[in-house]
Amino acid sequence: MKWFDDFFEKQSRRVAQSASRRSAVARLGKLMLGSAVLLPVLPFDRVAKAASGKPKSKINDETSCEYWRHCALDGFICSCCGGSVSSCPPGTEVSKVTWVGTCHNPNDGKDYLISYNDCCGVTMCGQCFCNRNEGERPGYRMGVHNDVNWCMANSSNTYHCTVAAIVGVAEKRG
Ligand code: ABN
Repeated sequence: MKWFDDFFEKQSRRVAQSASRRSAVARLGKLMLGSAVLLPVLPFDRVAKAASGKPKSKINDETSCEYWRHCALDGFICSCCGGSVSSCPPGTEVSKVTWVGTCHNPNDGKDYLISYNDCCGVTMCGQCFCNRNEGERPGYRMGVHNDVNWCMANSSNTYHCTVAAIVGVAEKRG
């Protein structure tokens, strides 16, 4: 094994001659300083980390704007205001007129007719504002426009929130 010892001795001497201890320390210092300055500003993908826990679908959450029945709701969600998806909060009155949209239910693959009645008689709820407009048309076609106060025909026109009641299943075109 003498050749082995000789080889490593020679290599070590060569390195020791070409690189002083001071320069080695200086290089090490630069490396440490560089890491301290650069690493915190490198563009880590924090979004990917945050999303690693699978995002929960809100498609069946009645208080969410993403709820499937809310596909054309423009207003405050009644489920956040003391009511439910199909009943007005206590103290309010359901609107006499409404507009009906069509939403796809991903749970059973069917399309449903949804009546977006406003609940009237109490000041605006202010919770869970939602503005989705699937199938909605501009205001000059009022019957298919959702940015309307449907409390207009009630004894009190004061708008509180909007429900989304199922009123039928859309038939498939043959
Ligand atoms: N249908 C909800 C609503 C109420 C008042 C004004 C605009 C929209």
